[in-house]
Amino acid sequence: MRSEQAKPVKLSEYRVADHVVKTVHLDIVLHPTATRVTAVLAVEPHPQGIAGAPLVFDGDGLTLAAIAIDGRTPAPEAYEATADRLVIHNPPAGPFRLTLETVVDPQANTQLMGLYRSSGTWCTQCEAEGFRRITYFPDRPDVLAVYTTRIEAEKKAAPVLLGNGNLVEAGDLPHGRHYAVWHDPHPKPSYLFALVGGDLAEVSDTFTTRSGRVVKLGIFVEHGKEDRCAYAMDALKRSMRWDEEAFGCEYDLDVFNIVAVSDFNMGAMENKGLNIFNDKYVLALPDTATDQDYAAIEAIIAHEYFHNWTGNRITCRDWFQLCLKEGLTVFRDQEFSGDMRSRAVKRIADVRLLKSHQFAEDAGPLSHPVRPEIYHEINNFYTATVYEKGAEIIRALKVLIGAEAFRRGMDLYLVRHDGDAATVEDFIACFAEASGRDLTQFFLWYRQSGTPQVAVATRHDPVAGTFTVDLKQTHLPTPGQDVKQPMVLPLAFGLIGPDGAERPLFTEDGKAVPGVIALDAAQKSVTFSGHPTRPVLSINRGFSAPIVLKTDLTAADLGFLARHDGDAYNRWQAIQTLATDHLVAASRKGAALAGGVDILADALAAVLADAGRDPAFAAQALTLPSESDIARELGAEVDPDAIHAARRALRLAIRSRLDGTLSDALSRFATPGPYSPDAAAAGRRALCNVALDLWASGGEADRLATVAARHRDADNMTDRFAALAVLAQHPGADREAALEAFRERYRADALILDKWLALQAAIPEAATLDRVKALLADPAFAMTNPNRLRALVGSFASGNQTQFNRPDGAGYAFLAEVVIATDPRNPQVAARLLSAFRSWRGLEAGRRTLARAALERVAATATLSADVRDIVARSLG
Ligand code: 0A1
Ligand code: ZN
Repeated sequence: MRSEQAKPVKLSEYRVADHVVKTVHLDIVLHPTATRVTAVLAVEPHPQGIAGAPLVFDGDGLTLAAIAIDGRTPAPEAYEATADRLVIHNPPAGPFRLTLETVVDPQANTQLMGLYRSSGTWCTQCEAEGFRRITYFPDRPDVLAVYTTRIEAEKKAAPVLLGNGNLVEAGDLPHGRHYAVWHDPHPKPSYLFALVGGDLAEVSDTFTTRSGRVVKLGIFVEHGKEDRCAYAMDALKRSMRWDEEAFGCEYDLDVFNIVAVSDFNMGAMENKGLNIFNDKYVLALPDTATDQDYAAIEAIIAHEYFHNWTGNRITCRDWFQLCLKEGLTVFRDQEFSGDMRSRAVKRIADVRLLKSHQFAEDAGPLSHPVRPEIYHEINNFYTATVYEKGAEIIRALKVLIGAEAFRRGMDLYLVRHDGDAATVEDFIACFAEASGRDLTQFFLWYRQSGTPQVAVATRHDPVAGTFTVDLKQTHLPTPGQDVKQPMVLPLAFGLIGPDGAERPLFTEDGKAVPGVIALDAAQKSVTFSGHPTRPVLSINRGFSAPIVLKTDLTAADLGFLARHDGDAYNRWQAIQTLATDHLVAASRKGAALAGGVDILADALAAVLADAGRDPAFAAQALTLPSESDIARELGAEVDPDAIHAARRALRLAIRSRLDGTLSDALSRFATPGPYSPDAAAAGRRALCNVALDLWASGGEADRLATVAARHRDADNMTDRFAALAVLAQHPGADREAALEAFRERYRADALILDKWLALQAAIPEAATLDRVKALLADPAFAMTNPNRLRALVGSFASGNQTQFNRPDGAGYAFLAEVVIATDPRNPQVAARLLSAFRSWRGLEAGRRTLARAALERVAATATLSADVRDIVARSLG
């Protein structure tokens, strides 16, 4: 563990590496505890580097076994090799060959960075700084080299040997050993290096690119799991086709391999030609995966594949530019899923995620710009802000400059920067050029942290027939940024007449205007003519700008928009706003009776009546804002128990008004025939399951019996698990029996038992903490596996508002303990778990004090990793 207090890294201090590497020849002899790595590197001084500078390469926990410069061993005083650095004091002035030998222990690698073992398979994870745990190297994304990798292993232990690029040679060796040589012709940074060795089953297929090249596709999984790969393979082929059609990006190697492993810190990794996946995002059968799992697999397979161009062919100059590849690639995978499924529903799901994760992050002590300017530990910047807000900025850019200029800008970027390690400035310059616009102010989206707040008021003059929209933007201070400048916020909008029809848009002097207002000053007013009667404003359509919006729309206006808005996203948003306004008022201490329930219930009844058009949309509309959404809206003096009670009361109130319709929906939208994961069938299931949850929300015995029967009789995991989730909300013997039966049924399937762990961790009851503690000892749980930890502890801390935030502080103390225990083994996962405290400052005083105490306990731990120290320091700072 790197636990010394390292200096922060600053964007302003970027300079090129003094020595770069042009080619890398690796010879890796796999062994469980002593893998020998010989690296032969073609090194040269960088023309813009400091002439005569010493060579300084990164390392992390390494021991140097041998070194040679142009084939000769240097004198011991000519260099210095420590665990985290190799320095050659007077390297040759021109190009030279550096040979390094290191020996690493994959078995002991519990951080899951560098070369490690997962269920006996050797695999690697090098982003962001894992390559330096394999050999000494300038481990930074702007050093691009051509890699050739020879992998050798005992054939029985690792019949499959995979590397980046194309296979160029393979063969048997004496003593039951064999080898494979892989060559990747595309220069790449070290974080994209990967290798895999193991006894894995292969599912293969082919894809013919638009220029007619046949690519061999392989998905490698544990033996016996081959039948769970079909959906991932299909998603991969659809992604490859879509990227050609939507962005002109064609695949560029002869093979594309995916390997699924069960120990992985994140979702997946885009290593060139050899994506490595958390098996959760590959494996699916109707009986093992929910519709949500299928959608996530499709999105993540696409995401990693799309990185081949946005990330790999064009990479990042430094880690401050992480959003250059991540925001753009998330935007691309969102567009792909939008094309594969209902666009509106995908947008709604993405915005829900953005608000619950990114808005929460941006409103607390961990807030940072999409392009940060300083970091202590880069692993902590794989955040919702870099990923999700990074994608929103690109979407907003597209709204601002229009789809055509956007496409031209993308084309220019892909051609101009192919092979580069680029910056966000390089990227935005392409759109400025393609659109002919000055995007200087737009760039503030990358530099200013926090969510912009926009207040909208409207004025109607029936005599003049004018309708005026007054807009005001404000920016709250965030860590390190007290004062901010007005940004450019592209607000897509429309005006809707009393008949529900979209009104044409004319300025006061009669000019037709487009449906986007670019709010680029602190305040702006726009007047429209031709409105003898007051229209209703629909603004920020499609969530065109990632902002917090406050309008003067009345509850009646929102009810009207819920029915008539031509923009499906805003129809959903109107319903959410009605629910949020009610819940915020009802959750406030000493709140007066909150209103709006009738209008909300009527709107929902109308959605249900029309649900045949898009059942998935209706399911989204019927899903109320979450407890953490309401906490975020409240912002201060949050009492999670009050929010929970208010939400429960609202659900019961809605149910009593919709009851008959809900039970009708259960039969009306039942999916006929065998299970299919397609979007239409998934939408019907989603609606039925949301309706079921609401219908049974009172916990009546007869209704729970119906739910239990649906659970038993379900022929797919989506329905089976949804019914179990309803049962889990209602204490009693039936719940415990159903949970036990589920566990028995899936006792050999760790990924499914993760669902079982997560569900129990999220039960909003006082006994849950004890249940979670007991589950730590269950054979289904393993402290060493990131998926298990996230399922049990992550779901408790991030998905159970009332119990994590218990008034006695026991939830906080528990999380602190788990973080302290996990940190020495896996700092990345520990730091992520700890970020569940990100909203602690908004809590009411009692809980706030207890949360602070738990954070201080973590802070006081003697040896903390850089990862956890960074999160705890910023959380308390
Ligand atoms: N680039 C990957 C995310 C990723 C980042 C760091 C990792 O280290 C453990 C792993 C994966 C992506 O965006 O999918
Ligand atoms: Zn990514």
